[in-house]
Amino acid sequence: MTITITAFEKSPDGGKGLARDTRVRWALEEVGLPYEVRLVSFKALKEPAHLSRHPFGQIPTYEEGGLVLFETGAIVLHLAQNHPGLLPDDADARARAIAWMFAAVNTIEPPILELFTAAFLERDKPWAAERVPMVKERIRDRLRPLAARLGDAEWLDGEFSAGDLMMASVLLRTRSSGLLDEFPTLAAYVARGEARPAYQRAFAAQLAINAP
Ligand code: GTB
Repeated sequence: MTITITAFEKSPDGGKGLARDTRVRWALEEVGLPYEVRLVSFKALKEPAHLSRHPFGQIPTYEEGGLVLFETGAIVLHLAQNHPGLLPDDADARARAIAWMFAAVNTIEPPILELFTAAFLERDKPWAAERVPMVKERIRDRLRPLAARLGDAEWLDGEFSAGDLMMASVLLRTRSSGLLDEFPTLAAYVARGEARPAYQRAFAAQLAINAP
């Protein structure tokens, strides 16, 4: 059955892999599924055809037969639950890997998004100069315990899982702020994710569309 995802017609990051279709592409590559991409302009995101797939008018979406999904966490979980390679067989280990997926999107990603809002979208506001350092400190408050839990391990809980895929994808977005480099073990963790052949293929595919 053909799988179709949506992605930006032209990502504002110019192909750095920061738009969220990259994590879905990565999951598809990890489980070895071919997929097609429907490119969507910013205007088309908010038009009825796309809104019927994504209530908030965003990318990515995922279509497979009659199934239409949005939310990267849900898409990656769907792939991981239905194809081998992204979740352990042991039930407890599987539950822990899913917990790391939730931690990525629910605990780590929110302050990272806040920084994007403060540093870019609200950079002209009078409070921006005070707010940015505060938000950066909030991110450090999350990265410190994450680094402590990872320790010297390769991945968060045994073998590479969908939890690592989501966590590395979320952490990638802190690189340009310099915050990731403040935590060398996390920087190395993200680099291990990026070195995976599946990530390399996913990255190359989005770059082919977005390279300036
Ligand atoms: N919670 C949703 C999910 O995980 O699927 C969030 C989806 C989302 O935020 N999608 C963004 C979007 O469609 C693209 S990824 N935005 C358009 C809109 O809301 O109108 C966010 C993103 C965009 C651009 C960059 N960049 O250029 O660096 C990075 C990340």
